[in-house]
Amino acid sequence: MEIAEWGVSMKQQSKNPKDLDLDAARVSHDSGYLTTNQGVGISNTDDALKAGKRGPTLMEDFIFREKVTHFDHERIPERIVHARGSGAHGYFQVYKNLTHLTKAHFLSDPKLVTPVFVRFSTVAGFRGSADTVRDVRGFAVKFYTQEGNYDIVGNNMPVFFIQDAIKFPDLIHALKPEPNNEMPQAASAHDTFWDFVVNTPETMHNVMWLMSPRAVPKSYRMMEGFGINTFRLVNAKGEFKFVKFHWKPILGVHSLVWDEAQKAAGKDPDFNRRDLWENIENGNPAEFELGIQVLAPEDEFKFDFDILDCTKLWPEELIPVQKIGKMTLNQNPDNFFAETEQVAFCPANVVPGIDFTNDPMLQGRLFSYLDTQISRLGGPNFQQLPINRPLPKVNNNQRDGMHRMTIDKGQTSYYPNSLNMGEPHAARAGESHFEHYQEKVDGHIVRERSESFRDHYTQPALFWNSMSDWERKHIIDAFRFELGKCKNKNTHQKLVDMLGNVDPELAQKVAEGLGATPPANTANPTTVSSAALSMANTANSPKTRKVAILIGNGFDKAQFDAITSALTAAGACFDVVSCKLGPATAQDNSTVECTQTYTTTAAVFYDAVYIPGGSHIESLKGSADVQSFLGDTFNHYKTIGLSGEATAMLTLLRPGQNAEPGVICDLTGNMKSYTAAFLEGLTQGRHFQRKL
Ligand code: HDE
Repeated sequence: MEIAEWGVSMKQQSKNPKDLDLDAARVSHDSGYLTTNQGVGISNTDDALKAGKRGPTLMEDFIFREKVTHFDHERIPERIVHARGSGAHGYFQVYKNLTHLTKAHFLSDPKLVTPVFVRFSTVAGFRGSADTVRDVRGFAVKFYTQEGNYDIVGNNMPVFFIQDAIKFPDLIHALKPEPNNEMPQAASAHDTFWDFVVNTPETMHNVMWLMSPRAVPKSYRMMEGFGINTFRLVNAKGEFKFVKFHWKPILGVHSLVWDEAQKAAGKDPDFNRRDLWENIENGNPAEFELGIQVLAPEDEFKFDFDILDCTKLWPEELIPVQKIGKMTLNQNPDNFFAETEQVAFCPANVVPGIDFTNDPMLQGRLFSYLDTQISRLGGPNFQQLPINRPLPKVNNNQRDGMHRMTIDKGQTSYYPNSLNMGEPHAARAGESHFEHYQEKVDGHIVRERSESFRDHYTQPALFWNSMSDWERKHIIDAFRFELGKCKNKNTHQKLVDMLGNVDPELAQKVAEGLGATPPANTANPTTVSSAALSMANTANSPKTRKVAILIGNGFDKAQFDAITSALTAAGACFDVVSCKLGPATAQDNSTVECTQTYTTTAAVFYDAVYIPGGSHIESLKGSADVQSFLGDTFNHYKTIGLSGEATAMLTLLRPGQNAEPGVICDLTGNMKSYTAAFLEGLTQGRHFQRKL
């Protein structure tokens, strides 16, 4: 099928074109009688076959044995890292023809619609662990292109902990729960991780990101993605450019605050998964622009860092990010296991026009993914699982192995052959095929690290210099929390000494919190900062932000209506929260349905709280539930809206003080100006000027 036709069918059906390919594998079980796996009808699936009603179960009960045997084997190994994930389908379109940079067909024409499947993940936790832990997030995208599958297997931070793939098992052993007692779950705050860090200075840069708010994203729809490793784009003339890939969320980059993240982990371990799922169900697709940083080969050695060192980012001020296309995730999977669990990403899945570099991390990754998938997915045929199948016909002489899905016809399964007229043949000119970039390589075989990879502190300092005040506070608090959970005092001191190479103030403040000695003679190695690194400069939008409206009997319906219509018009959403489910009666005797209570929900699930005026305030004021709801909202720097009589609730926030940033009050009940002010607060998101 021509790509143009995919575009047409997508518009016509207004759904993901990948459906066309997966449809054959999708099975609904909405009608019909039960059968065994052999298709034999079953009339009773509740009682096993017995000799006498109270007698022994019989071995010949193949229906029982088949059902239980299948159940016994339902689990497969979880991913060794990134075990906890959430997936979504969607599509990608490039903004303009990029053939001057790459011969990749899917990047050649804005009319082409390329289906994608994306899996977001945490790294350290087990498959059932909580979403909102402090961790790096995976951001893996599979493009089903007409020339085969292309994967960008990235993270939400632009750098990695180590420079050489051979250290990956050590890093992950140190990060994962400790081997003697399998604690702690999904957390880096323990002795082995920090012991590894203080003995491995190259981790410093990624550790700074890990301690920053980036490590607790508010939503998978609101985080950046980075390919991290350096790749090559190659055009039809064989010319190449170095490239780094970025995903930029349309809604901006937003995070949780730490107290909120911890509470959310307990109240809803599926916090990020649910957000993605519900927004897609509600017609709010997750949208990201694809960006590239492009570097000419002659500029390879122009910088004070090595462009092949994945513990370094390419500052956007030096090498701007060009936005080249947009990805829209608009469809939830039908079956978590078949799609999100069985999908297999691999950085080695490239298409003509995209190639590798000598980045030593990338080289190791090229080996590891396929290797791990053979054991995780039970053999070498996992590419034939529906979610992993490419669009083009797979045509080769690979045969057999566990769970082969295809029935490969014919006498020959080798090349060259005459018996099958030499088919399938090696791709000829004019037939799409991959050619490796012919880099000239010359060197001694050594087990060494390049001198150009030695500087471990300038970029962590660049990151620190770029942070706003609230991001710096988050980082300091995070170091204090994480190290505070480590029993080994030597590790505390070593970490503080390491931070002395990044910034004196940072080292001093972390040392204070840990009771360690601030390092002497420290200096920040650079005065440079980069605006692109701070979340304070991100986009803000009220779209998909969620407000809790707290009411009881006697609320002011006019004020309620004014706020709810303003929120809906702005693309925001709301829940009506009360002490019990069902209708609440307004002052004018109309009713509103309450869909959440103080036991079913909590402040951490909302971006703001609003309380309309009315006589309900008398009972709300005395409610401990309302007080703690408002308290968390206030402490997490979120917008609080109080109109009419509800302004009396101010005293619950901070007795004696009225004007607080992001607390929008209006006694007059003039809802026109009030709703505008409330929406402005909601759009701003958090009000970090608020002093707690
Ligand atoms: Fe991975 N990584 N990784 N990684 N990685 C895996 O592959 C590995 C690295 C990333 O949603 C594994 O199928 C090595 C960097 C994501 O299915 C495994 C090294 C980046 C995912 C593996 C790295 C990533 C994985 C485990 C050091 C960001 C989840 C299961 C050289 C650019 C993909 C699997 C999904 C998963 C190996 C470092 C991203 C073991 C050896 C750097 C998003 O193969």
